[in-house]
Amino acid sequence: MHTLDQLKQYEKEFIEKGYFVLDLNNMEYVKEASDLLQKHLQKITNNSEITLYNYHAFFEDNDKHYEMQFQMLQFFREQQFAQNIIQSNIDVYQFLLGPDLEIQTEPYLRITRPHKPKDNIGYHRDTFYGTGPGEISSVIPFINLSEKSTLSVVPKSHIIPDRFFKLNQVVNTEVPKDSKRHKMGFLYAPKVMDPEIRNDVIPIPLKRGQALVFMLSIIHGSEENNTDYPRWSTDIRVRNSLTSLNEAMKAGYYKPLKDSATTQTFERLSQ
Ligand SMILES: O=C(O)CCC(=O)C(=O)O
Ligand SMILES: [Fe+2]
Repeated sequence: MHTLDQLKQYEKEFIEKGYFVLDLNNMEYVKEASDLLQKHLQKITNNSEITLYNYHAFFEDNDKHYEMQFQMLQFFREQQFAQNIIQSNIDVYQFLLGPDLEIQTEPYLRITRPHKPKDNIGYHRDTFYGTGPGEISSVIPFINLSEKSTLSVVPKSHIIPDRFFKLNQVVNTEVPKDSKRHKMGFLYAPKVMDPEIRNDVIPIPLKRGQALVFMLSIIHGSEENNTDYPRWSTDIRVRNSLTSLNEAMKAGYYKPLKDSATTQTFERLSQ
């Protein structure tokens, strides 16, 4: 468990910079998820030589890679890996968001292969796409991420209004709405930021056992993995369930994680 001083430090950074690097309570969950991901990969490819680190050598072809990513994503979601990791750090989320929490039902599993810009979704803020006030994201890597393979953020950009950013709304013809890639977290109608944003981003290296927790209004993302091994990571949202959600949010996007004592009482009272 984190100490009260640690939690206060995280909160301070979160408010001031819009993000912080969380040392996860139970590193075992992340290690176990990485091991089981690799095992599953070997099982479905019927190839014991494939590891999380050399995956890209076997999946150079884009179509084959996206198909494999989709299969790995199904497994990842079934096993509830991301939900278990968040659950074991509930002290942090309750400290930041309050005692009534919901968690994203279908988290993402990102695999950005070395030197494949299209495996990345680029720089953005999720509030461009209708995020509500009580939602935050956590990126949790399954292998260590250096400056060259990790996500970057623009510190303190979480409080800058949209009108200060130049955007270009485009349609990504490679990612049709409701396609597999769309379901894997690629954007079908991205709001592309001005390339100048590259001057302001800083990379946030992460060790396995850490998470990058950030406000969804911070500018964040990645453009290219410049290392020799893929980035395997999940990103999952947690939200205060008493705050409003965007009307366009599809039903079932979140599921209950934890209810406060009073919420539990009122639920029982109304049964
Ligand atoms: O991991 C990524 O590439 C993207 C994560 C992200 O954009 C998010 O969590 O909102
Ligand atoms: Fe995002």
